[in-house]
Amino acid sequence: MSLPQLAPVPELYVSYDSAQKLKAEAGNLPSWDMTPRQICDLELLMNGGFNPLKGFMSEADYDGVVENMRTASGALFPIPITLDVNEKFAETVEPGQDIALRDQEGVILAILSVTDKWVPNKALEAEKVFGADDLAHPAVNYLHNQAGKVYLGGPVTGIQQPVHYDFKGRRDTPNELRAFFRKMGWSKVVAFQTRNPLHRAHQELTFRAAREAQANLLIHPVVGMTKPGDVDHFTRVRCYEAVLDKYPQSTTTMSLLNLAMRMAGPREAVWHGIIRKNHGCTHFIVGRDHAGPGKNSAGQDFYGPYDAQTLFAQHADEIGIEMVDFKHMVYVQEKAQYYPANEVPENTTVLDISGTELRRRLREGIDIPEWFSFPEVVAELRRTSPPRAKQGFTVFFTGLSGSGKSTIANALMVKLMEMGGRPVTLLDGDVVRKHLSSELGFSKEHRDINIKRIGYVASEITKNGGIAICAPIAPYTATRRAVREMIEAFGAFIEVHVATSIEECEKRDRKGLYKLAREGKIKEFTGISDPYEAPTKAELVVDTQDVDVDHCAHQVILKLESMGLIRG
Ligand code: PPS
Repeated sequence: MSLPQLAPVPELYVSYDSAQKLKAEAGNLPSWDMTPRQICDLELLMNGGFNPLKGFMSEADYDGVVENMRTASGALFPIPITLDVNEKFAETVEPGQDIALRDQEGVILAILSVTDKWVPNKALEAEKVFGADDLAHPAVNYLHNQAGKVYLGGPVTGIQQPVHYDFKGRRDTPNELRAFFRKMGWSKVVAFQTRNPLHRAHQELTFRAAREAQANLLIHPVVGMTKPGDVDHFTRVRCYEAVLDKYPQSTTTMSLLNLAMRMAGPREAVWHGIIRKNHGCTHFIVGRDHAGPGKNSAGQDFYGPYDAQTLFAQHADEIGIEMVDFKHMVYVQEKAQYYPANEVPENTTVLDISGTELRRRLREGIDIPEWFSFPEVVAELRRTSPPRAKQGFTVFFTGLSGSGKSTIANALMVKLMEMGGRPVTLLDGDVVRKHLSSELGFSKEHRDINIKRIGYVASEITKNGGIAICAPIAPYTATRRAVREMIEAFGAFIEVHVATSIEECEKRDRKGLYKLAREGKIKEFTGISDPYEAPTKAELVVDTQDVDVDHCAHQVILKLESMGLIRG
């Protein structure tokens, strides 16, 4: 049988011997320690997953891709694949130079021959690629708050694949998958992209899609980076493995994709199609709101529900992959089976559980019926998502010096310890500065480092099921947001603004610091000679002016109860 789509895709790796030589020479090159997202991008560049790209985009490629999804040579590519670096590193590199790209442990993975260095217009990139320059979009937030200011572009010479210690047997390069399809004689393969656990409806819809296309099925979950707050990939892979057994034998396989998603909706769908084509697939399932990022800052969807399908359909021929409609499957009680939502028999009862309802049931420990999911999947999810009242969380107080943060935090700690059940750690501003941040001052840069350290420790505590109470000034919105994101990956984050006015704080002046600040003896003093950006979306606002500490701490307890984090 001739299977033209299964000829190998070009990779960027050199031979083993050349790689050893390059690696030795690369020791003398300037080197860049790649971020987790860049490592994901590099892996797919090197193994041909991003074919026809041959490296990080040049400025001309980037401009074309941002503007109309085409590289300078006209190739369709909807997402910029760029190497962002900080200004300090950028100053040390000039076009014409090679740099070593290292993983986070310092292993050299590739050489980048720099041809271009430029400062991108990030607002334009956000508008064009993601549809809005709105920080509620996770990729726009990443672009502005995490990505470096300067982009480097140029061809990549691959030395070795990034190292993975997990699920090695389930990871395949495009050429490994192509070889597998060739060996199995699978001439048509439908790919299913997912970043969520699979339940019965997914199993039904994927298998139906494969049957309709008379094809085999590839479950191709993303394990690189997905939407902040998603179920971690370790749990998901264990769930997928359980579901794999439910498909008829030899019809379906699963492979893990180390992609860093951008949640770019329509453009992302086209990108996913290109990636699956490179992995040897002939069909790709695109659904309602494919790779949707959630709501924008005005509370509306970023993209229309069928925008992804429309854009994909326009480019399917060029990509060389057929789009398969994702059918929303629902359970019909009387028939005890799944039907596409538009084919439900008359006078029957439709049962469905939304993602939000599922999360609520997991959070509150409520039953999840067998018609909805497989018992193995539910057990796995319950293991990693215990009910909220057993999960870790962080209470993050923010407010001016002397606003009463530490006093309320201490009272709250004692109340929570009295209740018992979870270990409680207080990361008070002063204490942290003594034990974790003693070398830091009060410049913006140092304050940000300090808050991110607190966020890191609190996220570890939250991840491990404890309660972290933080009480720094934390004057900057963007830094508080970064901490929120770190923590919400593992549990709830409750921001409490202790909104005692500057006049009141100065009047109290418990530590005598305001006086010194007014006299200019303490520089960069928050509220006097340094900014405090008051939160606009805190979970709770308390003011200690006319209210005693005990009552403020009680307000926090009530909030925690209403969020299901502690039992009343
Ligand atoms: S920050 O901005 O979040 O990193 O600050 P934080 O770590 O919470 O430290 C604040 C405590 O340090 C004392 N202090 C100052 N605060 C603000 N500005 C300046 N320049 C400054 N210099 C010293 C002050 O006692 C703060 O403690 P609290 O408990 O907030 O009163």
